Amino acid sequence: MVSTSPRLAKGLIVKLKQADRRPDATRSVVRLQAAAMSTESMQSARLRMASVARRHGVNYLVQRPTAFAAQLIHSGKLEPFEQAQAEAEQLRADPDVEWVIVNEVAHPAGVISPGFNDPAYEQQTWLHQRETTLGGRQGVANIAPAWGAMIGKTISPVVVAVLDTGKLPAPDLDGRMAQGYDFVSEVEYSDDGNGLDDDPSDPGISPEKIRDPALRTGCSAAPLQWHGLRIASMLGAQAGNALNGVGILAPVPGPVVLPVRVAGMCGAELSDIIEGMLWAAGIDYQGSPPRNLQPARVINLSFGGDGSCSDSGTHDAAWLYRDTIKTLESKGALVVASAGNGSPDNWLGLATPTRPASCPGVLAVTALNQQGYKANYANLVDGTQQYGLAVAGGDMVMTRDANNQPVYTLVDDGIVALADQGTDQGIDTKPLGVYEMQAAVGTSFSAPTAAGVAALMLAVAPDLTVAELRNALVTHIAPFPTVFPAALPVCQPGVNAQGNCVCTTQTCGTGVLDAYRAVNWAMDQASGAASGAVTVASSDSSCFRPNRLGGGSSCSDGDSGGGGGALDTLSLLALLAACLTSMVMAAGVWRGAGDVRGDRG
Ligand SMILES: [Ca+2]
Ligand SMILES: [Ca+2]
Repeated sequence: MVSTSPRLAKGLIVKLKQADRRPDATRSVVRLQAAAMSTESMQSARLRMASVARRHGVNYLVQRPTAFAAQLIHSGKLEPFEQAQAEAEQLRADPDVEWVIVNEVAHPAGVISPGFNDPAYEQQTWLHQRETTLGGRQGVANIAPAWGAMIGKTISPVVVAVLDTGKLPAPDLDGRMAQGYDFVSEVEYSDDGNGLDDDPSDPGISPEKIRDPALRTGCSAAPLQWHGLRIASMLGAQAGNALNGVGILAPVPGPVVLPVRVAGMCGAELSDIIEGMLWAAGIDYQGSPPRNLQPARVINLSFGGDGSCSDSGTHDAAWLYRDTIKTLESKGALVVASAGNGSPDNWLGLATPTRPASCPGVLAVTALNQQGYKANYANLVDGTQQYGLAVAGGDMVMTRDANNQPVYTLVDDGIVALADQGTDQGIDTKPLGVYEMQAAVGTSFSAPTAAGVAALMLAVAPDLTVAELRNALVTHIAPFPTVFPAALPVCQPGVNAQGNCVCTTQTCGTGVLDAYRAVNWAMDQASGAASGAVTVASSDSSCFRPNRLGGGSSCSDGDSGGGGGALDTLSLLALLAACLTSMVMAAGVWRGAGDVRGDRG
């Protein structure tokens, strides 16, 4: 267990003696004090704090009340622990001070290793290193090298809200889910027997309703459940626990996914989405449930609807979205939305993204196939007009059988993520509580990769604003593949029904999401850490033995995607973690690619 980060602190927690009297010695000292409330006015406490600090030459910019009826003071920046300790000593000598505690934030209390033993890691190719060869994985987001780069860094907790179909109690997500809320207000569609409530569980759909569309009043499309579970597992599945999933946010401490259930049997209502978005970011509104105490910095919406998001000068749905997104931005929450999956008639992409991906301020994410070309179904995003990028979402082709029914065939690895086995005629129904890895396809599964990378950036640089985060994501990208099969057309802006084509900045956003570049940029900006921060340490797994660093390792080819050619050490560590995983794989723990089942969403 190695920590290379210096010991850091963010100011001091200072408890002043009571203003009106000496501490009451007759009271029991073992009473809980965390919830104590000061009887002193805020203004008076502020003034006393200021004069105490002035007497001892201690400077600070920020002062706020905190638990234990104490006050937190800090400069807004991290400082060396020793410096804070020295200031604490000064203040402790003051007769007006009861106690002082250094607000230490970075210490190796938790060790999170990217040395995975999660058996399906090797199948989760969307997490792996980007390749640059023709036919190689040029569409993936370079996640593993980004994890490698985070070794030894201070990592703050960060919450990503998944506004979706709700959560399931998959063991791989134990401890990774915040409480969440159910915003599906319509009882008929919620299928959980009530409207709004504090249980965001995904109840699934009864097989009867799946078989008989007449029982699904008002539903226009076949329902797809476990959608929220798949996305939550992409973001938060624990690494290194010998269970299948590995999420993008695996190296981040604490609960990382906030399940906000907004989609029921028939999709998601605008008002439920808007309320869910506000609540997710910790914003009160008229009639809101109790405030969300684990506000999200990133809000993932892997769905979209028809209708433009442009300003018509009236109070309409577009206005609701625009205003809500602006409000979220003011609270520090970035909205990431999928660009949509084209027309169900032909499974080919449309010329514009669905709403809310089309709204100003949203990061719109469209899908590439694994090789880095536009996926068949992926809607276009004009990266010269809005914030947008692209990343692997899996690819499928649609053909029709003798009865003119659509038949979908997976044409790459898809996005292998966690799902429940409860199915009925190929459509997910009620949960069985039996989990497996399944391949899914759609821009739904591109958006969370971008949301996860945004969260990794916030984990290393929690002070980034939404604008900084969004700008960095769309500029610290990898270029679209420029070497391509001669038969593949170039994507044409403004044109509907395009299948696989060669992306341009006018058709697939500014480029391919690149976690390695984006996270490295964020680490360069890092100026602070949030409470609960830990240091990611390396592990000493067998993959790190020198004999595996020599020639003959199948895991050590390719460049790091951002390191200028040769592999840097940290990227190599991430690759070697993959080596370890493939050794576990060879023992036959995973059920094998034959079990992968295709889904689209
Ligand atoms: Ca409910
Ligand atoms: Ca796992």
